[in-house]
Amino acid sequence: MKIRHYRAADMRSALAQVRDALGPDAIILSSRRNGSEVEVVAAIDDPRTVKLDVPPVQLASTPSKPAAQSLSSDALAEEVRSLRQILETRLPGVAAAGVRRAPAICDSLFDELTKLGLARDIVAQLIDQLPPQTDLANAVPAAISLLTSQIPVVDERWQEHGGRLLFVGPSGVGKTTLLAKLAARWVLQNGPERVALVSADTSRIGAQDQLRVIGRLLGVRTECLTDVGGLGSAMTALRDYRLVLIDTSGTHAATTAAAQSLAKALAVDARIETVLVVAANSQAAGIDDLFARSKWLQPCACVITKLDEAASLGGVLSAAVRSKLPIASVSSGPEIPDDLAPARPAALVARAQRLLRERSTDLQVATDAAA
Ligand SMILES: Nc1nc2c(ncn2[C@@H]2O[C@H](COP(=O)(O)OP(=O)(O)OP(=O)(O)O)[C@@H](O)[C@H]2O)c(=O)[nH]1
Ligand SMILES: [Mg+2]
Repeated sequence: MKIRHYRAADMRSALAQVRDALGPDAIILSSRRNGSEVEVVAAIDDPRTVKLDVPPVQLASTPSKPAAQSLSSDALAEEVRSLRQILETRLPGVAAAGVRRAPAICDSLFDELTKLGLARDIVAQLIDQLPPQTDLANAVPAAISLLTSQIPVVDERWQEHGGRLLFVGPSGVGKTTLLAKLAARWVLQNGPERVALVSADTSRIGAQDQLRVIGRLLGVRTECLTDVGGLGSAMTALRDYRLVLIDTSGTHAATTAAAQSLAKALAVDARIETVLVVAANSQAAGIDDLFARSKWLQPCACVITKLDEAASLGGVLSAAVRSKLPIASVSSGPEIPDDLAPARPAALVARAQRLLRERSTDLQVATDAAA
């Protein structure tokens, strides 16, 4: 396989260069904007179709090559970086399946899916999984429907059947608010007698008072632990309660070591299920780290909060697809008990697309205003 790198002022010119040089069978491996230029990396299997008037990109400097064909060290470093990125993310999926698509289809798909904020490996995976016969007109809708089908969800079974749920997540993501919403909904439906709140947040000053106030307002029993080690005896004391909601400190999700020590404390009662709380407005890399660390706690589901404050849902949707951890509910506002709904993949994807459209409109307005 020959890989070539093209730069042009816009995508149309870059694709024209690709077609001129590599012909119609070229595969677009990546495209991105770099300052005022668009960079496209394309590949072709058969080197005989490559026109020789396009200088090939060099992967290693060769002193004997003429100066006109060699790259500056910056360009070379950039070339190596982008090729490494391709090998790490794109090729394992795309090349393994041996799927060849017309450049226009790949370009349109990469463009649309990465604009949604989806991670590159998830974009590559979706393109890889599309049926080979997908044409340009159907490519984006087909990829969107594939994405929708891969967002894992689970019903909020505890709302009906109860359970022992421990909420874990970084500081400020909305764990306590979520717990209050769930407790309030339960009280509205079933009354306050069989629901209890437990605070295992021993780090943040005022955290336990916050939960006591919520408990008092709802009229439900509230226990505050001095140490997560007290979970076992608290569960024994609350054995007759149908729904027990356990609040934790943000520090429990901060590091792998903290998650491991919480996992040890949880081992006292196998009925406790962990729910990961993830804020949709967090940075994508942070969300990925959180999903990785929380594996120690073996969460059964996650809840996405702050949907209303997210500018893009790509990060959280990519992490959910990659981890396969089902989303149970989504929270889109701080009001208790409002703004909490079951997770619906189609609604999440539609929201991600709407956010993209709003961003594009805002950008256009800003550009027009500056002109
Ligand atoms: N906009 C918006 N705000 C939310 C949402 N959920 C919670 N909040 C707000 O986020 C802030 C933090 O919420 P908490 O519930 O205290 O967060 P926490 O995870 O318990 O934080 P720590 O106890 O410090 O770990 C509060 O001001 C909430 O009102 C939501 O879905 N949307
Ligand atoms: Mg809290």
